[in-house]
Amino acid sequence: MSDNPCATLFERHPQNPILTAAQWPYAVNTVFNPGATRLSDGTTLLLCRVEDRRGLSHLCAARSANGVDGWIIDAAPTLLPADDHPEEAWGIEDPRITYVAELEQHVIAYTAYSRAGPGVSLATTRDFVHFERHGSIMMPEDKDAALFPCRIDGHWALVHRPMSPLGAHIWMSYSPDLLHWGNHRLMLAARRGAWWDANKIGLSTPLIETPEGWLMIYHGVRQTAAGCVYRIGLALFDREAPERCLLRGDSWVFAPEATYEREGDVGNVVFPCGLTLGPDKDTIHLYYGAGDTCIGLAVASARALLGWLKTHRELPAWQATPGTNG
Ligand code: BMA
Repeated sequence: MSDNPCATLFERHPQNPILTAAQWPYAVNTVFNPGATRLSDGTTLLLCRVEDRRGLSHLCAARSANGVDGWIIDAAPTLLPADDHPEEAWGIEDPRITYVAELEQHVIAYTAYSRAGPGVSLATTRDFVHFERHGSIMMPEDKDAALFPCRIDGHWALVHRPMSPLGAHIWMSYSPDLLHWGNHRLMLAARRGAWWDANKIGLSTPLIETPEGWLMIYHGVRQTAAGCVYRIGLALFDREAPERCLLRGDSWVFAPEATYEREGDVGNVVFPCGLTLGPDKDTIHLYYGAGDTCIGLAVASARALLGWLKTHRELPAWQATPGTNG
């Protein structure tokens, strides 16, 4: 076993990066930050953020039987910013996919980049060919959103990251109909000071349902004199009241180490937006943008992540709560 705790929890796939711009059937700048889902026939579908050579992003689907290679990439953009949606004027980015059994549809929460900044929009699809847009549900500046796969106490529930005078923290909001949102609750606050997740955090992938609660993979942004570093951490939330944090890890569990993560259009970034859970309900395939340039795959065990959380829980609240630790 390696001494590196990050390496033991998330194993990079030896074929990384598994998707790059060079594989795209049309001219693009970069491909990164994919949403992920496993279709009913077992196919892994990635909905990749593709940045074109104007700097604007759209989404493009790539399908693979094993989730590693043999990707079949749509010949043209799968979901482009819509002319009649001004909130998408500067592109659509960072999709998170949730399959909602009650709706028999996939719900995609994505960043709609408007002239007023990034907000959150929803679209639904059954086949990743035809999409229904539900428009803007969270005003700028807000991003890093994903829907829960089931109602919580009768309401739909969304995780998102508004920028507020309080800071860049992760919130939950509830809705009776996926259109009207309220009952906003702070879910996880960015730490302060020198911490790896100080000042700015955001949801990475949709939450993972486990017998012990909802497991969250989130990113923390450390600002340094040399620029930002995006790393990944873990937290666990109550099954019935998911805004209640049960456990939060102290250190990060995955960080830019490989050359393709350290270097790129935006170096020192690992940015997962999607994962698939294997038939064993334990094996996680985590799909992440690396350096805002290409797509990597890291494999983990949900049980091992929960075990790690129990032994690496955060320091007492007085050292970790915003406003009280300097
Ligand atoms: C975040 C998002 C991501 C991006 C990351 C690093 O704010 O915009 O899409 O990967 O910055 O540039």
